[in-house]
Amino acid sequence: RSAGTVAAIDLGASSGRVMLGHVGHNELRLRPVARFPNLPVRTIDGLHWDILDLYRNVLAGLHSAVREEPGLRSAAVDSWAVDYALLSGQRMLGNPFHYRDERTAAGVDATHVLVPHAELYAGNGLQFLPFNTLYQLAAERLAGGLDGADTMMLIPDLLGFWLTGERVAERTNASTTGLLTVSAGTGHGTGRGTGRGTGRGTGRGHGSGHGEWDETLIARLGLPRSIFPRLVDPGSRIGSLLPGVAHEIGAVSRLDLVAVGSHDTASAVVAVPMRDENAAYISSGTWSLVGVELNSPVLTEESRAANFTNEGGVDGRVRYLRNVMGLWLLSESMRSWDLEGVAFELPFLLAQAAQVTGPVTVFDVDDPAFLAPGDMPDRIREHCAGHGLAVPATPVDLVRSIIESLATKYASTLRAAGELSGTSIRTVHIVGGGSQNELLCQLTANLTGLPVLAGPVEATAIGNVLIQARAQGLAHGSLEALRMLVAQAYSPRHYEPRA
Ligand code: ADP
Ligand code: LRH
Repeated sequence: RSAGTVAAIDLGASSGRVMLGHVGHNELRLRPVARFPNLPVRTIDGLHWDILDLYRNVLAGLHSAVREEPGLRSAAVDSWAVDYALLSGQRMLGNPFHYRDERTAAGVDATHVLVPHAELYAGNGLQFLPFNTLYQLAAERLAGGLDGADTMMLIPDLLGFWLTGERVAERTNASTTGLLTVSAGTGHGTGRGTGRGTGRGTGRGHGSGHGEWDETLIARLGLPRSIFPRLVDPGSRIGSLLPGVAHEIGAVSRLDLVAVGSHDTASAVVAVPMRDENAAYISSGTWSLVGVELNSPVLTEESRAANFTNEGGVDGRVRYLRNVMGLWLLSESMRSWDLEGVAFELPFLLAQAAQVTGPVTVFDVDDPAFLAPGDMPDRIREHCAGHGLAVPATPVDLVRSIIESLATKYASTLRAAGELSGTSIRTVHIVGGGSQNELLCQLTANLTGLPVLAGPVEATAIGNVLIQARAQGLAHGSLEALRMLVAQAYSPRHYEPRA
């Protein structure tokens, strides 16, 4: 069996990285070649991603990757979901908006007038988030922004287009647009289905979950069908780097771009070292994505009321989860303190927060008031005051309150995920940057009463690497086989529940 190296380009909401992943028989090693911040920019028309800065960093990262590993087999991009650019020919029409931009509110109303949420959920299985692509496109349509656009490209697909000249829509990320059909497949009452992990020997192709662009829905919403590119599945080859790009990054031989779970959460779930179907995951970064993996979606009214989503996973799996506001509450608080001239170090704040012994205020982290950027400590204090809760006095009290409230939400969300999907959850995996937060992991164990297995930190990049590696014949088998590799290479840290 052969071994080889691939490059993962992973863009998170707070930072991006390019990592080299070496994969062979019982071998999996990643090392970063570039890390860069992802700093959104507000202009007069709203909040945007600095997509050109990200792309320049991607090219610089690929340059380093090729220099370190001239025999690189392939590269692949993943990023946060839902956001996109519109193109006319090869030209990008404006800088992509950030999903935290406020313009989407009008799009929500305009969409629900045409198709009520219950009907949307039956067709696409998506939780309500005001920034799902279909609402953004509705806002765009109202503002005349679709005029002249011939293509809509989600962020990883846009970078793929710039790298290869190919226009595709990778399916896991496309599932977050709200414009893909989803079907319950086998017709089981819950998404648990039968025989997870048994009938997926090769793990290729997509299953009963996410299908095609929903032409009927697209027409009802007044969107042009022609802007949506051809869907591709993780593992398929997108194309070779354009000659100009290959020259710029110093590639001496042909380099292919491969589709992976280009929704970062889809790639993260690939690399959660779950051993059986009683495991749940929390992908903990800017957002916390809390749920289980299923074979088929849960589209019940209870599921919709609890705002659980059925997003497309790699190999046709369903990511049944809820978005929890996440460490955004903490990073945005730290940004406010920074702006006020008080620069705290994260390890210091977390260590202090762990020492708090008095009563801790637990608030609802998912209040939509916390979605937009801006003074987070003030908004949290206002929320607490408005809900009759003790207002955390100091920054340390506030941090403790954020972490405790997040863990509380993790616990209630896991309970609901278990009940709604018919899963009896016995272990909780935490992956992503938040898996380094010992206080958060321990509180999650305490509040769920379940063992927590923390790590890997770079699950998303690992998932990206593994799906490329399988496409290149460097790794084999189902997601379960790939997860065995992760479990061997990255032993998780255990947290047992304490009283
Ligand atoms: P994203 O992919 O959304 O950009 P990451 O998975 O990179 O997010 O996670 C970022 C978060 O990880 C930060 O907001 C921070 O709270 C947490 N984090 C990063 N480093 C540490 C650390 N050393 N200790 C505890 N938490 C950390
Ligand atoms: C996490 C994430 C999440 C989406 C949000 C927009 O990075 O992709 O899964 O809901 O960003």
